[in-house]
Amino acid sequence: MSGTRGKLLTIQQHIIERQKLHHPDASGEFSWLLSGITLATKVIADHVRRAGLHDVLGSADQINVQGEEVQKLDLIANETIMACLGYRGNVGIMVSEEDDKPTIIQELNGAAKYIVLFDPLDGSSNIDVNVSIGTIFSILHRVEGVDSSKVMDHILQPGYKQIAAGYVVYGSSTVMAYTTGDGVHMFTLDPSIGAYCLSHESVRMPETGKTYSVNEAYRSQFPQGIQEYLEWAKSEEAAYSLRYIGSLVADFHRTLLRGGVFLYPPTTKTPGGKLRLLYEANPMAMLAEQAGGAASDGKMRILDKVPTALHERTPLIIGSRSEVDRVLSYL
Ligand code: P6P
Repeated sequence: MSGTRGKLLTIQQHIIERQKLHHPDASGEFSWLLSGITLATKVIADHVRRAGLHDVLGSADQINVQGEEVQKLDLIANETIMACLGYRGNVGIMVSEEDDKPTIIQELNGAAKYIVLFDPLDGSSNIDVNVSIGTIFSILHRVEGVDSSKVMDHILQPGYKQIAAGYVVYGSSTVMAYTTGDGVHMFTLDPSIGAYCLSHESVRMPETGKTYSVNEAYRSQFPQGIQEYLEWAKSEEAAYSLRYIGSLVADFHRTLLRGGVFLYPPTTKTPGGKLRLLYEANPMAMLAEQAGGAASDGKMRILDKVPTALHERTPLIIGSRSEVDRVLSYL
């Protein structure tokens, strides 16, 4: 474990320690909420690690060896998060990529302060070929002074209102990155003790990075400026590398650690972009900025966008600040 010089710090301890430092008046209910997320992602990680087995056993006639109905892994992930988070007592509303409508756990008053928005298993089409996938989450506080019945008013807040954001990447190891507004911290799941242990504290995204990450198959559908940027990146002068995994969490995790830029621009088929604003772009944008990076939709800062719909999509250009600025200079 690098960077902690032997200190074994679990995510629970880290959250409480940081809250004492930065939010001494915090009631600890926030760490209680985050511990619901860590519990859910440990269960999901276990399912992900065995997914291939499920697929093989269940693929014969859709009934697995235990006689259970084989469910899609992302539905299992969705139900797991609902079960682990929904009954923490301080969550009022949950918004999932899997569900058309918000799930009202309880009225947004009294103890129920938080709204949790998440993509339970992003990139799940990659699971069959053992490519990294992930869980993404964003946490909002209810809007004080707005009636609890105005559910969408509490949900459709701009990204800069997030009080926390994070992801878990189920890759060669299971890593959770989270921020509550005072830096980005990463934890690696140690399966032998079932705990997320601190592996990178106060992560800083490298200022530059000669890697661009985009699905070049759509190149002819991108705006002219993006096409010109891609020409430059491939020129001898720039000599950038292309890395594209096709899972946002994995592509972003690499960008956060190594620098560079990830792009999902508008295309003629998806003029509003493909990625979702509330529970993909916003949490990643908060993490990027907290690590010194930047995130834009090509016209404005992602975190300033005022959402108008639950599953609204957005173009996304995210990564090292100077790399994002370079892409924007072509637009
Ligand atoms: P494309 C996965 O399906 C996903 O939602 C993101 O995780 C990923 O970045 C993107 O879509 C990949 O999309 O069009 O390149 O397959």
